[in-house]
Amino acid sequence: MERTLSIIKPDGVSRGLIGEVIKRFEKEGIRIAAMKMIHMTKKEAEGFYAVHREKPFFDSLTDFMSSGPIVVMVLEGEDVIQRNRDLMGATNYKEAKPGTIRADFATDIEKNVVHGSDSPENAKIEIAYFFSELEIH
Ligand code: IDP
Ligand code: MG
Repeated sequence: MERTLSIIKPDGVSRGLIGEVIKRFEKEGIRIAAMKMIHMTKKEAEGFYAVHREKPFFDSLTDFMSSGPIVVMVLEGEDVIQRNRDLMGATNYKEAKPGTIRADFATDIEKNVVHGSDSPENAKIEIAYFFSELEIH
């Protein structure tokens, strides 16, 4: 059994896509083990995306991620890190497979509706950034 961190980004929340995204997880038999809505400060967004600090899009990305409320979730299931990435689709929505969340809803390479951890190591770090063990059920 594996865990991953999912985020419905500010564009997904403001466009009313929370239910749509969660429905896709539940339909796949992915269990939601923790969930909350938060609004990150710029500093908190910079901490979360620290691995991208040197990227040209870092400032814009962290502005965007702190621009409004987000829904953060711990997803649990077999091979859930890869299965969530498959449901999300490619970072660039223009390259995402039809039927993926990003192909269906993203409007921009940055405003791409969802985040998902990309490895077991990062999943662990990202889950701990938002949740204590006591909040994961
Ligand atoms: P991922 O979310 O598919 O794992 P990453 O490469 O980890 O993609 O990038 C993190 C986030 O940064 C992306 O989801 C997207 O919001 C933003 N991003 C990635 N590449 C670009 C870019 O070339 N321009 C603008 N924003 C980008
Ligand atoms: Mg990533």
